[in-house]
Formats: sequence, C-alpha cells, structure tokens
Amino acid sequence: MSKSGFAVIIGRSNVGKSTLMNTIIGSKIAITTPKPQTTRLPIQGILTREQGQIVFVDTPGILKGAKDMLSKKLLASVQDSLNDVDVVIYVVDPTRDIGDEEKSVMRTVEKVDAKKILAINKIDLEDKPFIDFYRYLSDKFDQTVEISALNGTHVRRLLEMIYEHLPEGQKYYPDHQLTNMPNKFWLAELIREKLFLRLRQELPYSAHVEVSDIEDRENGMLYIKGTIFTTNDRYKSMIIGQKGRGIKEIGQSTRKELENVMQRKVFLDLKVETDPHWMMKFE
Ligand SMILES: Nc1nc2c(ncn2[C@@H]2O[C@H](COP(=O)(O)OP(=O)(O)OP(=O)(O)O)[C@@H](O)[C@H]2O)c(=O)[nH]1
Ligand SMILES: [Mg+2]
Repeated sequence: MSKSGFAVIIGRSNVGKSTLMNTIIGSKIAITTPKPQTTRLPIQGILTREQGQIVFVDTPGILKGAKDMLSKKLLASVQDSLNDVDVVIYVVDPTRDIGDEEKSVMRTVEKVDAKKILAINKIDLEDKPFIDFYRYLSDKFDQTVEISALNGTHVRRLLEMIYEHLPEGQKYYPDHQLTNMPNKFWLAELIREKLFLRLRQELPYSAHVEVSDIEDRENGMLYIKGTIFTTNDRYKSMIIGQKGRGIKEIGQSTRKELENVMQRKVFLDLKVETDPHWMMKFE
C-alpha cells in the first residue's frame, strides 16, 4: 500500500508559495511574480513517487485588511482548500516583519486539523532580519524546515517530512498527471503573468484573462485566442499602450515562453476588452 494525500501550501502574499510548488513538481504550473495576489485560485500540483502521491494545493496569498470583493473571494477559496487536508505547509518570509498580517494567517493555520510544517523560505537571501522571530514559532508546528523555494535548498527534506505525515491510500490521479488545471486555464494564467509583470500598481487587479480557443493549425502551428478583460476603458488603453506597444509586448513574451515549453510555433491572437462586471463572474 502506498501513501496519498493533500498538502496545502498557505501563507501571506508573496512569500513564495507558487515558486515552491513549481520547484517540487519540476514544472511551471502556477505563475509567480514579485507582486502580491498573483495566485487567484487554488491550483493543484501532483507529485507521484514510489512512496506515494502528494497532491499540493497552492493557494492565493492572504492579504490582511483588503476588503474588496476579489480579496474576499480569494480568502474564501483558501478557507475551502483547508477542508480535508492531510498536511499544511505554512510558508513564511524572514525578510519581512511578522506584523498583524502574519498573525492573522497564523490564526488561520492554528485552527486547521492537520499535521503542520513550518517552511521558512528565501534562506538564499543574505539579509533575513526576522528569521529568529520565525524560528521561535517552531514550537507550534510538528516540524520546521528552512528552504529556498527558488534554488531548491532543503526541498527534499521538506518532501520527506510530508511523506512521513501522509496516510496510506490510493492515488487520486494517474501517474503522469502534473496538475488539475485545464490547458485553457493554464494558458490564460501565463498571459496574466506577463500582464502582471508589465503593469504597475492597482491595474493588474482590475484585469482578468480568458483563453477561448486552442487549435492545431497547418505546419504544426498552435493557434491560441485570448482576451484580457478589464473594468474600464482607461485601463483598457493603458494595457494596449502607446501604438499598441503594451499588448504587443505581453503577446510576444507569452508566445516566446510557450514556444520554448512546447517546442512548436505559436500564434497568439490577443485582444483587450472592457467588461465592468468580470469580477462578479470571478470564482
Ligand atoms: N530569493 C528568493 N526569492 C524567492 C524565493 N521563493 C520565491 N521568491 C520570489 O518571491 C516572489 C513571490 O513568489 P511567488 O511564488 O509568486 O509568491 P506567492 O506566495 O505564490 O505569492 P501570491 O500568489 O501573491 O500569494 C517572486 O519574485 C519569487 O521569485 C526564494 O526561495 N528565494
Ligand atoms: Mg502564488
């Protein structure tokens, strides 16, 4: 009998949760940016080894005090993914002060009925002024590990810890499946990453991306149709940019990455539309 179970990755925004999941799975499943609230929906990354299968759930970062509807939905989705979890991996960033926000995440973690691992991330960075504060939290956890999600330092140790706590059981997914995310969703996320990296301040949060069409075309070319929705016309023209330069750059950098990953030619048909109500539809 081998082991199987769910390991939820939780923590405030920007601590490196998605980076950690990608490093563990060995593939870019979730998008990552230096901006808060990059992840918007819990995303599963599946690791199948001889010891068993771990289904990781990367969750949106918890931002305290954000009272807008998007943040509320993000928080609700985090709460949902904490039901029926076997292991919680609580990721913290020792370059940032604990503060009220971290305390509120800690309270959420405390309430969860599961094994808990504290992962102190970003140990590759020289300057970690708050690391002792985080080390001090170890008492409250079943185990603690100091990692670099970016470089993979001590990630193997973390995996061993998770396997230790996992119950015996059947696999949830077939051996070669890496994520539960449909292709269209993953492509839309990749476009959103490029959009996030380009835009400043509040703008990225007023945008949402959908991919409506993926088709194999002649000569092995992959045709992808995507739309960036934003809440008003002013944002729309900011995304499009002067002489269309903005949207062109977003399209080009997405296409380049896709061609690299897929090893084939990609045609990306990308438009921007105004839809003041997309946030209402967002789940
Ligand atoms: N130096 C260093 N940077 C890291 C490490 N892990 C993540 N980062 C960086 O931290 C930033 C945030 O990483 P993400 O993985 O997007 O963080 P997240 O916790 O998923 O953020 P949200 O989805 O917004 O909650 C990115 O710029 C990463 O490259 C690490 O181990 N070391
Ligand atoms: Mg993330």
